[in-house]
Amino acid sequence: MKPCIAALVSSVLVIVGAGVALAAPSEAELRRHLPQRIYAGPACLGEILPGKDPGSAAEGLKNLGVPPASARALVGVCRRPYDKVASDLLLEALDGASDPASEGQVVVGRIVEALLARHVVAVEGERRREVLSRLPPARAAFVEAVLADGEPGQLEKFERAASLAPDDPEKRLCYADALLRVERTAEAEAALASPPPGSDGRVVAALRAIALAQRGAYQQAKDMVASIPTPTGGGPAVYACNIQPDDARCTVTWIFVQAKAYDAAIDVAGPFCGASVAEAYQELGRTFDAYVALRRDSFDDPLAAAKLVAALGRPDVAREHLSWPLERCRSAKKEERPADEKERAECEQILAFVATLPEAEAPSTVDPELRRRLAEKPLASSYQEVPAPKGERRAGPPFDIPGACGPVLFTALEGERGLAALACGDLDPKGELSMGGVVLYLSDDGGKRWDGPFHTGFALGFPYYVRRDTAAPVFAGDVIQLPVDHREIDPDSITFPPVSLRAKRTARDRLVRIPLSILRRDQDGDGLTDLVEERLATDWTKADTDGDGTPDGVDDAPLTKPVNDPRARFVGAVIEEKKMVALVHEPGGSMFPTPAPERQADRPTRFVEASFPLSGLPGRTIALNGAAWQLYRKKFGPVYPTKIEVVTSPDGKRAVVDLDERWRRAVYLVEEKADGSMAVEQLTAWIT
Ligand SMILES: [Ca+2]
Ligand SMILES: [Ca+2]
Repeated sequence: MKPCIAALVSSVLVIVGAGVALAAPSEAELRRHLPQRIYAGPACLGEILPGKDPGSAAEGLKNLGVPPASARALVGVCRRPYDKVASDLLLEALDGASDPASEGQVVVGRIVEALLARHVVAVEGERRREVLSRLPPARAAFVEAVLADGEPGQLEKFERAASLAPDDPEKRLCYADALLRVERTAEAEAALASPPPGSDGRVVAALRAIALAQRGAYQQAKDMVASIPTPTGGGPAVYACNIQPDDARCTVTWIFVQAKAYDAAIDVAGPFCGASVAEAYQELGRTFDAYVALRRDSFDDPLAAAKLVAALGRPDVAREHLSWPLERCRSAKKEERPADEKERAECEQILAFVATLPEAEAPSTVDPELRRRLAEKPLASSYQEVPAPKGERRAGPPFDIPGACGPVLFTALEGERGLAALACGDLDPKGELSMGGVVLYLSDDGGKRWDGPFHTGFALGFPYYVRRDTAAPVFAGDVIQLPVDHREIDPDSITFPPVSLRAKRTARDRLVRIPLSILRRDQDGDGLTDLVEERLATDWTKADTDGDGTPDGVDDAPLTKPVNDPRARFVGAVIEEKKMVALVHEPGGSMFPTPAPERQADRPTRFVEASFPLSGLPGRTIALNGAAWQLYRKKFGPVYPTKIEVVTSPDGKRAVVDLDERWRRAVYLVEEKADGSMAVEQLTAWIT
C-alpha cells in the first residue's frame, strides 16, 4: 500500500487548480497531506549530497570541485536542516567561491535548488528571497514555482523556469505536469513531444497517458499506462513537483479518474490504488462506485463505508458497518476502550456521524402468528427424562442406513424393531458448536428397510448427547427410550473458535422417552412432521403457512409469499454462481419426508437472516429477520443463519451482496446485463 499512499499525496497536490471536475483543495486538505510529503522526500545525506555521512559527503563535494567553505556549509545544512541557521549556511555555501560560473559553484547551485525545491530545508520570507537572489535565474524560478504549491500563478512560474532551462528534464516535465493540471492538454503534449535527454521515461509516459486521457483517448492512454513498469517500492527520488517515477502508474490512475477514464483506470491500476479510486468516485458523485471500490478491500475503513452507504439511502447498513467500532467506542470495559489519542479521535468521528443518521426504524417486527409459534415451548421439552437403570449395557449392530444425513451415534435391534440415531446439520445450523440435530431412523424388518429421518426436536449439546449403549430396552411400547447424557451447552460460554464450552447442567446416564406419536406426527398432512415444522418455524396446524397455495412440504419459501423483490434476484445470482459454497449451512437435502420424495434432493434448506422478503432462491429458504431469529434462538439455542445484506445501485442494475456467516464472509458485486443475465464478481472473502 505504501506506493499508493505516496501517490495519493502527489495526486492531491497534482489536482491543484484542475478546474473542470474539482474545486482546488482547501488549505486544510493540503495541510493534511503535507507531513506525508516530507515522508516521501529525499534524504539530505546520500540523495542530495554525494555521501551518506558528513565525511564522505564532504569528500564527494570536493571531488565535484566544490570549494571547501561551500562544502562545509552544505554538510552543516544536512546536519541541522530544520535549524534556523540553515538559511545562513545556504548563503555561505553560495558565497563560497569567488567565481560564480566555476564548475564547483554550479554544483552548489544545483544542490541548493534541490534542498529547497524538495522540501529538505525550509527557508521563509526575506531570507528565502535573499537565497533565491543568489541562485541562477532558472533555479530560482523553479524553486519559486515548486514552493508556490496551490497558489495562483504557479503555472507561470513553472513556465518561466522551463523556458530559462529548456534542457533540464525536471523543469520541463514539471511544467508539462502543471499544464496538465489545468487541462491545457495540447500545450502539455507539445512540451512532452521531445523531452530533454535524461528525462525519466516512466514520468514521460505517465504524463503522456494523462494527456491522452484528457483528450478522451482512453484506450491509448490505457496502453501507455500499461507500458510503464509497475511500482517496485523504494526507487529514485521524488521529482520536486511531486511526480514519483516509481509510482507513475498509480499517479496516473488518479488523473485518469479525474479525467473520467474510470474503468480503464481501475482495470489498469485497481489492485494497488483502491482507496484513491474510491475517493475519486466520491468526488465525482458516483457514490455506489465509490462504495464498491471500498468494499473491494477487506480491511476497508468502516466509517468511510458507512458514510457512502448512508448516502445511498441505507442508514441501517451504515449502522451495521459501524457496529463493531461502536461497540468498542461505547464499551464500559477498560481493556476494550480506545487505547490512544488517535483511536479516541476516530471514536469521536464515528459517534458524531452516527448522531447524524436518521433514528433507527422501529425494531424489525415479527408477524404475530410467527411470534406465537416461536414463544411456544419446544416439543422436545415435553419428553420425559428419567435416570437410566443399572445393568448390563448393550450396543446395537452397525447398520448401513441408505441416504443417511450424518454420522450414526447409536443403534438398537430388538426383535424385528430397529433404531438408529444420527446427527444431522440440515435443520440445525449450529456451526462448530454441535454436529446438529438428532434424528432417528426406524425399521420393522430387522434393519432391511428404514423409515426416516425423523427429527427428535433436539440437537447435540442442546441439551442431550446420545450415548453409545444402554442397559434399558429401547422400545417400550410406543415410546423410544434413547440413552443420553444431559449436558446443555451454556450459550454464555460460546466463543469462536469454541474452545472452552461449559455445560449449564450435567446429568449423566439418562433416558429420554420419545413417544412415537410425537415423533411421527404431521397434524396438517403437508408431509413435514410437527418436529420438522417447528425447526422451519412453519405452522404445523396449517398445510400452507404463508397462504400462497403451495403446501409447506414443497414450498421453496414456506414463510414468504413469492415477491418480486430485486434484491432476492441479486442474492439468487450469487447462490447460483457460487453453488452455495459461501453458505455455512450446506444442506444434504435428505432430511425431509415430503409428498414428492423424488424432489427431495432438490430441496436443501438454508437458513438466512434478511430484513427483506427473500423468495425465489433455488432450494428451500427459511428467511427471518433479526428480531425473529432472536426469538428462535431463545427457543432452540444458538443457530447461525447466513446474514444477507444487499445494497443496490440507484439505477437498480447493480448490487453489493454481503454474505456474513460470522466466521466467514464474502462480498459480491452483481450486475444485471442488458440481456437480463447476471454477472457475479467476488469483491472479498475471508475466514477467521
Ligand atoms: Ca406438517
Ligand atoms: Ca406455502
